[in-house]
Amino acid sequence: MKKVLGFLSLILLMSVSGYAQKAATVEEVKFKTSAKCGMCKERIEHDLSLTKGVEKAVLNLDDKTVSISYNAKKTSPEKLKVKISKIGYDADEVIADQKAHDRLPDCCQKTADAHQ
Ligand SMILES: [Cu+2]
Repeated sequence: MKKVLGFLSLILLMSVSGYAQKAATVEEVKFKTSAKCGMCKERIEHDLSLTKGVEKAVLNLDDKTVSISYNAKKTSPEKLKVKISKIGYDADEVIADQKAHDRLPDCCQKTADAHQ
């Protein structure tokens, strides 16, 4: 019985330290974007999810902010803002890459009226 308890606590200890390690490198940032609609949301979330170091990206269409969980060892907020710009959207002070923006459907461009 003692042996089993020792084994169990070892597993517990390992999973706790594994979790602590993960928590230490995963950080979260929020950027204000120029997203317009559900298509923008899908495009940004999809492209970010394929981006190196990104764990999770969720765009809130109410306030147009994107929340990104990322691995701080693999990427940085600066790189993520440049990535969003290359998708065609503003990210805080980083303005959308003009070519990428112009490739977006008309309804997703910054001049478009807000719609759902
Ligand atoms: Cu759109």
